[in-house]
Amino acid sequence: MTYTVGMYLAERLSQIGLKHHFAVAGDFNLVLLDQLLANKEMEQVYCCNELNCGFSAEGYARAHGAAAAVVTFSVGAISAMNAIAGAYAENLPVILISGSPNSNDYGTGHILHHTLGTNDYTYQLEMMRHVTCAAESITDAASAPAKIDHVIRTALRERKPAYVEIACNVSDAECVRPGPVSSLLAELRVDDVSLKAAVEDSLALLEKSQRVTMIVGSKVRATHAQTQTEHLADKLGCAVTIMAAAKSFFPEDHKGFRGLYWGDVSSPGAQELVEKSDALICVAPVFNDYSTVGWTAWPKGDNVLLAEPNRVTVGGKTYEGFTLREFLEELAKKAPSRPLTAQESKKHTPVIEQAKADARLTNDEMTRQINAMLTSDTTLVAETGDSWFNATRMDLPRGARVELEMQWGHIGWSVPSAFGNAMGSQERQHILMVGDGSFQLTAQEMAQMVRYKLPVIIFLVNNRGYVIEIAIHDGPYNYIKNWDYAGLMEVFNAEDGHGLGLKATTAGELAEAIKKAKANHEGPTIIECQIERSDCTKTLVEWGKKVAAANSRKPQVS
Ligand code: TPU
Repeated sequence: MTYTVGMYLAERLSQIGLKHHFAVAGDFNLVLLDQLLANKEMEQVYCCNELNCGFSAEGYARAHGAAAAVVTFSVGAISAMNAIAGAYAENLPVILISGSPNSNDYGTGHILHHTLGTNDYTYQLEMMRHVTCAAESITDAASAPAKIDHVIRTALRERKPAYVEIACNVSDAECVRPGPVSSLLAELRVDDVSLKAAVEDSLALLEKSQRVTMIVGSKVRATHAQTQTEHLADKLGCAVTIMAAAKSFFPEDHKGFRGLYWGDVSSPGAQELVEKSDALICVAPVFNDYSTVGWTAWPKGDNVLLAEPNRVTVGGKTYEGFTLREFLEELAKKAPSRPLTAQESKKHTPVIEQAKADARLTNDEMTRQINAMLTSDTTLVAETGDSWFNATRMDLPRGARVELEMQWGHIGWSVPSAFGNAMGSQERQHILMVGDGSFQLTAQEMAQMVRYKLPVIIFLVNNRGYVIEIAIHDGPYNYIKNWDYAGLMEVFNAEDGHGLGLKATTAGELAEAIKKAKANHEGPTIIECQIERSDCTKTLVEWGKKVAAANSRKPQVS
């Protein structure tokens, strides 16, 4: 059988476990899409636009470990770039594949459509280099295998997105067939000297400490170190807190779990616990302006053991040359075995009182009812806005997953990402919490949930504006045009869809709507939850003020 560049790419994607790839068609990628379709191990899944295509792939990577999105040159790829940059910020290996100009056009001075109108077609590759860990341009079949392999392996190793563009006349050109690969792709060789020293210096800190607390950060999933983190906590008998972006990355039924550490907006007791600890193990954290609440909660000092994806810093020294997983494993082997000490109170999530059925729907009641739906099979996707704060205050059963995009924070991310996530883990129940402002960016991707019959339950919070922005800095730009959100489902159903659009204005109506949503297995359900504009979590307001203060510091004059 003759093999082509496109078939080679398809087989490699399939070998790394992809069952789907996401796509938007355009004349620079049509032949490539045909080649990918020839691979029967993978399904081609279509999106409404390239931004959403990138975010759908991003969501798929969250559920499935890696993903691919296929777009056309410039008009498509530059839209997708925003989502790819998000995948970079969020540590997700998404392979962006763009069709590109005919190889015969390079160097001819030809002006091509869908380009900047100059005769240089290299700008897209240059742009993509900034938002990916590897970027290649393929204009001949002979070098295609090496370039494709480099892009895929680097993305998997670094847990970052990567980019490859393939000239439109090369994707069906003949090339060699790929050989087999192992699922474990090229980890770094361990530097034993450095690892041993990092473990010894960490033990020196832990052995002299009575009150040890772990802070688990969001990169723990990207580094595949969740199990090792839990084992270390078991061995040390320490208290464990999570950072907001790491919600669900540590089991909340663990006996050491003490809730969310987020400075002044922490779970009850968690801030005191962290501040009084004599050793703090920070596992894969991201300390940015949001997570440190405007730089007011940034653990530093001699009592901090900072365990990052490729580096450990402790006792005034820094070590590298091993993975976080290897470090945690070694540390757990040698760490002192201690029973769990009764550190502070066990209660970490405040109980929300149930509202009467005829009471006007509130943010609290909505959160309470969504929390009650969560099982070990649920994936809850929560958009930027008060949905972050509602998701992070939920009590999670073991196995429940929460997806947040706190580093990139692109409003509208959640709709396509939930679609991709649902596509990549169809055995799970998917719930999406999204504000009205965010939804207006990417609402059309709900149509793909209808098309692919995915029973995602969407809680659309209609509070008539950008409430998170109102909390940070108010102005006329924070108020939006109202939509008939529930009514949109009829538009997307058209002649053959099974989506359901419902509205809830009281606690009882929401409970009824949830029952109907659970019974709808043939498509998504959107429940438009109408709440007062001023009704948001206290933490959003408190956090918003602090972050706003940090970000409005006046320029320093020397
Ligand atoms: O809960 P709530 O009402 O704040 O959520 P909603 O209605 O979704 O509003 C979100 C408001 C918001 C904006 C406008 N949050 N962040 N932004 C800034 C922003 C603008 N554009 C993009 C692509 N991402 C952003 N984060």
